[in-house]
Order: sequence, then structure tokens, then C-alpha cells
Amino acid sequence: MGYIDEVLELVAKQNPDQKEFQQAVKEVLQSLRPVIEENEESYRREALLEKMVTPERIIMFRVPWLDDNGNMQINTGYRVQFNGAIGPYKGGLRFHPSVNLSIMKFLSFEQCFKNSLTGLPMGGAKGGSDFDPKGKSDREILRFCQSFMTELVKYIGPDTDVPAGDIGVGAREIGYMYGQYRRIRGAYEGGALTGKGLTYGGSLGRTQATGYGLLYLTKELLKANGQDIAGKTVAVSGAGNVAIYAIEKATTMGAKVVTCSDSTGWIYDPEGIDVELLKDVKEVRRVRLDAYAAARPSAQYKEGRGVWSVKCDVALPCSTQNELLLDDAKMLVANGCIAVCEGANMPTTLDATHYLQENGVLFCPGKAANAGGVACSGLEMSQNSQRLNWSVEEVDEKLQTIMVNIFKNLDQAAKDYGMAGNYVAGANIAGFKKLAEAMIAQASF
Ligand code: NDP
Ligand code: 2IT
Repeated sequence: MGYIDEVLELVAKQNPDQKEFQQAVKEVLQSLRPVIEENEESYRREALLEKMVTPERIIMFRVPWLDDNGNMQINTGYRVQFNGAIGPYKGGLRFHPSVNLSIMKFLSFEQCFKNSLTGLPMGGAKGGSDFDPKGKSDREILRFCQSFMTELVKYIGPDTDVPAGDIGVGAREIGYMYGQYRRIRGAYEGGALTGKGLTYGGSLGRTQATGYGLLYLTKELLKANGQDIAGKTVAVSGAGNVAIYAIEKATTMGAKVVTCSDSTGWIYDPEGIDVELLKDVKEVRRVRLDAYAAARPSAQYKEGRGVWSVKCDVALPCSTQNELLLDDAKMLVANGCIAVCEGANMPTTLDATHYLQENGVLFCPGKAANAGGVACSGLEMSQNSQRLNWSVEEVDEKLQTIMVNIFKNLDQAAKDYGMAGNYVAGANIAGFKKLAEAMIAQASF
């Protein structure tokens, strides 16, 4: 048995119930075959792959908090510090009832390669809780965030581990957590969290960065394949931070976005999504998507899922893992879709990914396509260290450069290993090579 298959077997044996983690490891390792084969002896000697699939540290803790009725509630908190070889651990916090160890490990494993691809010195981590923010009052969110940070504070800091937002964690939650961090530490250490508000050390452009970055990369991918984003019909899933700013940038670039979704249903708006209305529904009023259709005559709201049944040229999944399934991929191909770029982390299942690739759809994986968010977090850390604020133009220019470079690197890596056009392999190889070199150089850990 080859080294990769041995390690995949080990991962399955050691993590039998962690299907998302197994899925993420499989996607990465399977596409690394040519790189592993050319270095198999030295990688085996270093146990490189075994190290790479084993988190450096997992922190799990109890999060007690008082609800508005004075009752004690208990959730579980997590921080998985997966790999610190190329910089302080870095990655978001997710608050969603589906959070478990498998999801935390898959996200932090992916983050290692994503952060490597940005070219910035950041290791990989992820954290969060099974806390469900839906239906909670603002004060309940505050008490939860304070309790969560009271424990997490022991393990993070500007040079050790720097959390940020993800599903269910945006500017409000980061503000509450940063306030508690500062109170306990007794020091202003802005670089300990990113995605902060602009009045206390946040970076211009961070809110938009993941969605905008997704479009910068998509544009570059289309350009390299003789296509233009302008004039394309785009299907987006999700209606949160990533989706909203992906829709905004796609529209600015001259594309028409005709769908978005949340966990209750989805919108089809053939006139093009009105992003200001969407922001009002989701960022200001924080209500369900049916409120969008109620305010917009051209839009239809449908319960359940369905965005991938709409005819589109480009599909941008921006909600959550495993939301684009094989049957969805079949509908996209039948409808003439030419490109799928992942705004979310691992939104496409492995069989759907293979189907899209086999049918000539340009496919860019999340670890490259959504890297703009964490890249901008890296820029926020730099600004915090310098005690300077860059202009929005400066940040956006750096973000564009990073996204274009990511595409060039993964395109080249795929070509170097005889897999031109396979951007999954390209992203994994490019991210892996830098990480492998850093780990081997620091042999002791
Ligand atoms: P938000 O919480 O802002 O939005 C998430 C959106 O996805 C909401 O519309 C939500 O609907 C929907 N959604 C979430 N979970 C589910 C589910 N289980 N079933 C159906 N719909 C769901 O999160 P973000 O926009 O920040 O994150 C979206 C994705 O992008 C995630 O995969 C995240 O990991 C990834 N990502 C985020 C980055 C960032 O900077 N924020 C950076 C890189 C990747 P509802 O509100 O109804 O729950
Ligand atoms: O998945 C991701 O890259 C994020 N949620 C952003 C992480 C960050 O540290 O900005």
C-alpha cells in the first residue's frame, strides 16, 4: 500500500465518526499523489503526513451562560490549533448548533493549506461552539460571548493564536469577545482577534474581503480560460457575510446574480439580487429571506433548497459544507454552468466535485477561492503590529494582488505536475509544499 493510502486508513481508524474530517483529508491527500511519490522516502522518515493530519492541540471546554430567564445554559466550546509551522494559529470561530469535533477539525485542517496559499505567515486553526445564536436576544449573545472568551483567552494572543469570524460570528460577536479579552488581559492587544470594528483596530475592507476576494479569483480563473465575468448569470447560495459581498462584487463587475438562500429557503430574482435590500434583511433586521421577496416584486421565495436548479453560467456556493451534492452538480452541468468557485468551506461533496471536473466545469476549491477573508485578517494583524491604518484602496489593492497570485500559483502547480486545469490538485499541491518545507525545517514539532 502506498503512503497516502496508509495515512488515509489511519485517519479513518483514528477518527471513525468524523466524516467531515475524513472527507477533507481525503480530498487533500488524494490530489497530492505525484508530490508524495517523488518524495516518499524523506516524507516517511519525517512522518510528515501523520503529523499533517494530527492537530498540534485541541482545546475543548464548557461554556456556561445565563439566559434571559435567569436559567443556566451549557454549551461546548472548541479551539483546534492544527498547525503552527508557518505562523501563529489563525482561523475563524463558528457558532452553529451543528458544530462538533469533526467539523472543527475539517475546518482547521483546511485552514492550514488556505493560509499557506495566501503567502502570509499564518498557521491553521478553527474554533467555535454548538451554541445557536438564532432566536437569542442581544444580551444572551453578549453573555455567551463573554463566557466563551473567559476560557478561550488562556490560549490565544497576537503571537500565539488569532481567532476571527465564521458562521454565526460577525462584527457584533467579535466586539463582545474582544471587550472581554481586553478586560481579562488588562492590555490593548488588538492583534489577538481580527474582524474587529473600525473604531478599535479593525481593518477597512475586512467585512467585504471574503466575498470580494472570491470574485477577484473567479474573474482571474475565467480570464485564464478565455471568459469574462461581465455579462454572466450567477447563482449564489447563502445570505450571510460571504454571500452578500460576493453578490455585491459580482454585480459591480457586470454579472447578474439571480439567487441567494438561507437555512429556511431561497430566492430567485431574475432582475438580479438587490444587495442593499438583502443587507437590510440580513445585516440590519436579521430576519428570514421571505422578507426580501415581500419587499421586491421581481423575486420569488421558495421553502427548502433549490438554488442549483436555476440556469446559470457561474455557481458560487457561499453557505456551508456539503451543500452542493451530486444531483445539484448534474443540474448545473445540464444547465450549461461553466464554473463553480467555493465561497464556503467544502460546500461541494467529493462525488459532485469529480462530476463537475469530469464534465469540463472550471472548479476552484474553497481553500483558494475564499482565502481573501483570512488574507485580509492577515493584513489587519500587520496594521495592528504597526499601529497604523491603511486606506480602503490600499487594503483592496493588496487583496486583489493576493487573490491573483493565489490563482497563478495553483494554476502553475497543477501544470507542473501534469494536471493542468485541475485547480483542486493545484491548490492542494501549492499549499502543501510550503507547509511541508516549513515543517521539515522545524523537525522537532
Ligand atoms: P454567516 O453566518 O454570515 O452566513 C451563513 C449563511 O449560510 C446564512 O445565510 C445561513 O443561513 C446559511 N447557512 C449556514 N449554515 C447552514 C446550514 N446548515 N444549512 C443551510 N444554510 C446554512 O457566515 P459566513 O457568510 O461568514 O460563512 C459562510 C461560509 O463561508 C462558511 O462555510 C464559512 O466557513 C465560509 N467562510 C467564511 C469566511 C468569513 O470571512 N466569514 C472566510 C472564508 C470562508 P441562516 O442565517 O438561516 O442560518
Ligand atoms: O474560513 C475562513 O477562512 C474564515 N472564517 C476566516 C478566518 C480568519 O481568520 O479571518
